[in-house]
Amino acid sequence: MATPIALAIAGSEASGGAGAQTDLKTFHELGVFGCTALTCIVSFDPNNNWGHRFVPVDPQVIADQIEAAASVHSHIDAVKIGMLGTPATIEVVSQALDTYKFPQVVLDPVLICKGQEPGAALDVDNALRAQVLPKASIVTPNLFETQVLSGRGEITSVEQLKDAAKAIYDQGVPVVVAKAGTLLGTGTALDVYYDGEQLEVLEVPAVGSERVSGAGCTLAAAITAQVAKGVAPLQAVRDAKQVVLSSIENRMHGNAPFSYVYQGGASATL
Ligand code: PXL
Repeated sequence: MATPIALAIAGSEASGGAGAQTDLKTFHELGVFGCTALTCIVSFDPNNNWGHRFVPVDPQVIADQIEAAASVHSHIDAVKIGMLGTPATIEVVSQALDTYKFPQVVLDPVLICKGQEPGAALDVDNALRAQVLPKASIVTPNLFETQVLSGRGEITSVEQLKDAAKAIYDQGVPVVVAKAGTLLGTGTALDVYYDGEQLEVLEVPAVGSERVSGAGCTLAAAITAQVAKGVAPLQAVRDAKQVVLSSIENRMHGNAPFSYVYQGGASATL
């Protein structure tokens, strides 16, 4: 069988804990050939509480990168969309999705990033919801993003998370993975999967309580890799949760007040 190919349309995060770097490592660990179109450059600021310095990539350059990847590889099996960050980026990515009609699009709807203009956040929310969400085959919002995209307000229980996942599904996304992680206080990392028929609560043990960078990116990238290989969505999400669990167990520590996922060895847990 030919090696599956996945494209990450995502931001660069220089220190290697999130974004396109995480996506590529996850694809590689899972036996998928990775390529990238960078949407922005994020550099944490050691002199400003590790805030995110954020520089968008010129929209034409984003279009060029997607064109290059899609032209070299005649069949990209799955695309992962991570941080887009500006309405202009969202517009150009939306156009590319129309042009290339990738068979599977996994959207990690990263809404805001520490350090971005708060005033820009609402424009990004609205543009993402209008232009990219309807083109996603699988969406993986965290608790905050689930609240925003579902319009359901604060979510404090598993039942509310299920309702919110259904509300996002009703906006036309075939598969919704609404992630509470550890935030509902269940002692587990809990996500709700909904595809219009199956409604599943997926849980793995929570590992410690320190903040870990890159868990969300790794989950969406691992789902992308698995669906690129032909794994069905629910199993792909189950597999991805194991990959995240392993990546957190093997986390790295640096000088920032959060640790970093490390995907090396995760495929052995599947
Ligand atoms: O985890 C969200 C995220 C996604 N993409 C990039 C990031 C971050 C968080 O820091 O920097 C590029």
